[in-house]
Amino acid sequence: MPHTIAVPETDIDIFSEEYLRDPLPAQEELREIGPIVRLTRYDVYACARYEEVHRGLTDWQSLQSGAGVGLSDFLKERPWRPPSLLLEADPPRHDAPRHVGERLLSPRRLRGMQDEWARVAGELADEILGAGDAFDAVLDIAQRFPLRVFPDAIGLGPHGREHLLPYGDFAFNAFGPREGIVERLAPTMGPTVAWIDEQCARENLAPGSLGAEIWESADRGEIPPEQAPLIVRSLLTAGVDTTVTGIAAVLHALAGDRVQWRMLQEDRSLLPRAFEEAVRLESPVQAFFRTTTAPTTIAGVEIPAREKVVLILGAANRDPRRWDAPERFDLARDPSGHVGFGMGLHQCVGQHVARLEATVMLGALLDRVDGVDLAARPVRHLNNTLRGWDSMPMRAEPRRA
Ligand code: QZP
Repeated sequence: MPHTIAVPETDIDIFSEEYLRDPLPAQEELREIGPIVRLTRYDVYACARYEEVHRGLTDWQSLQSGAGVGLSDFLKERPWRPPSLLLEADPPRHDAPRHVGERLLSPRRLRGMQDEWARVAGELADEILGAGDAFDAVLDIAQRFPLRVFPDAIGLGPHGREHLLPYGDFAFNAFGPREGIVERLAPTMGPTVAWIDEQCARENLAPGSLGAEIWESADRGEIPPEQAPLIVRSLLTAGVDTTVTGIAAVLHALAGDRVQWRMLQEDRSLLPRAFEEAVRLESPVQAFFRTTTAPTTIAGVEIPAREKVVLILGAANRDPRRWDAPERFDLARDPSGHVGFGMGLHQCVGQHVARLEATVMLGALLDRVDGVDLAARPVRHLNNTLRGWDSMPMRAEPRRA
């Protein structure tokens, strides 16, 4: 008989307003308590150290996604919408939708969009800077740029696009508890959910678009046709608020840092690393849950079957056991291996979209200004999963002639 190690407990509430405002102190505490801890507030296990988070993400056999990747166990509670075929499914059900998503969002496929997206980024940068040196990195750039390129790429019509951000915001909140934010927003979501579901229909997606291509995958028999709308829905859910937050994160990281701004101006091959390092540092997606399929040992602790385990990506990405000076945004570091996009079977299928959006937008700014500074304290947007901002006032330093 392996002897059982007692699991330390804590009453830290990872969805409290205080935690969402600034999770860093509590995340340090969670890492220090031990490799796995029990959160008494929600009766779940939590991992906050890199090693165990990585392990949890890569063992999909013991730690499933099909019971939901939020606090709620879909076996015990009815989900707020039909589960995602990508995020909330396990092999074998997950495999065909994943292959469709991978091909659709592959670097190869996205190369065809690069020039157009770079042109739009330049146009947006000219508009903003044409109005003066002051701008809001969230409202004017991080929200506007993805909304100019991604809905068109999916093939959406012109009307109703204002539903995209609120829908994503709700979906990411819904991985947390019902009480609080979800309860407050739910009564307002009806028209938004209806609009999203409507956009997934074949006749509402432009010919040649990513959305249309999902339907063509069904024509080829790669997925059953009834799965096509759900995969379109995945793009609409996962593809907007996330990239908004990622773009804001890289601008936030570079604000006030002339040295690293200059490095990027002089060596554009560093752009993807700048984005990756910002995703590590900020971890726009802070945490996801898994559910044990059978008794599972993590860090010597045997966890019974059907328990929820929260993997705190944001804490792992700043674990000093894994990263030197983890709080530093450092273009000289190799950020690969960060878990900001997850790891393993479910690792972000949209990461190439995110990287392309962020690098072309940042590239357009590097071409035009010699740095950015915060002009006021950024305003946090509180969400149970996404760590982002409502506003980030900035000033651009005009380019030396
Ligand atoms: C993934 C879906 C973007 C991820 C961090 C989370 C995510 C959310 C929703 C979906 C997929 O609806 O498939």
